[in-house]
Amino acid sequence: MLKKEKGENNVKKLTELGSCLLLLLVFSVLLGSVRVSHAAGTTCVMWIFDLSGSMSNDLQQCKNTAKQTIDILAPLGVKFGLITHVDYPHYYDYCGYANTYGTSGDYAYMLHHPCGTDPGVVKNTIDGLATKSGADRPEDYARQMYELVNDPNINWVGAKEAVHFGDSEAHWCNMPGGSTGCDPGRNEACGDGDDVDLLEAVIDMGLHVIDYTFINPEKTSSDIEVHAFWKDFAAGHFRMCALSLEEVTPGQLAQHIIRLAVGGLWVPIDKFGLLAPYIALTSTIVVATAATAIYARRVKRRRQKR
Ligand SMILES: [Ca+2]
Ligand SMILES: [Ca+2]
Ligand SMILES: [Ca+2]
Repeated sequence: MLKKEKGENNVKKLTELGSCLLLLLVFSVLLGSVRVSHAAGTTCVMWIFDLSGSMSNDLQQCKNTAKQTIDILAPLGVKFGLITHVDYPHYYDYCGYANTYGTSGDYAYMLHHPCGTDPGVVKNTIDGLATKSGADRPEDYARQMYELVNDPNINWVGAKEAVHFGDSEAHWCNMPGGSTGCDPGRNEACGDGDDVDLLEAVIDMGLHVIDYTFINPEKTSSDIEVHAFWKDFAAGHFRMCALSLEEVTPGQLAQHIIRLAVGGLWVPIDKFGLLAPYIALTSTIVVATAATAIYARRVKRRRQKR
């Protein structure tokens, strides 16, 4: 009899939980139909510019794309920040690769503006960007990914989107086809704990729910080769994708960012004011699914104990 009562209690609890989840879902759907004045705080786009020498023939087009995309997204309440890099200004000989990564005046990482900087200020800084050296062909792309997760000064708000303009490979000891050197990390020395591994950096971005888009200007044969690498690499990783600047208009890039921000759901750009509740709905479903799974496991464990 006691057993039966407990079983009934469990069924009752599950029914209650189900009703709560249903209510939550209905509430979210209702929220989704209420227009909010703006989607402020729901998305931040960190722009990342590779300023190595090989970008000189691409930089203007990248600047234009970023600025025009800001013009589309800023009125909808999207936040922006800006990072630039060249490469470590040193010579390295490690993991089967020896070369000068960058020359004096180059740098590995610079946060110019955190999330939420005035869009006009971000556009002005983008306007003033100029290429430096970067010496060897690979650049420190993995370090940028690392900082997206680890630099607290970025001040992420809402959905985390990074768009990186670059035209080369990363430094990576495990590069298919041959090492392109270690990414020495913040201490700028290879062979210790703070070295950045490209694959680990990508996985870490995924764990921190950062969407990363690599945009390659596809013009020269070297660019096309690089793009093929990033496209293949990105295809195997959740929350990462590679696009070609030649195929992407600012309008398409804006749409791409919005789509990522709502977890892959397609939302028309003129409905972007509705984004906040859409994100709420997505989060509610995720939380509800997780809660159901945990609850079911607890019920199962209690049953097994008996
Ligand atoms: Ca180039
Ligand atoms: Ca380099
Ligand atoms: Ca290091």
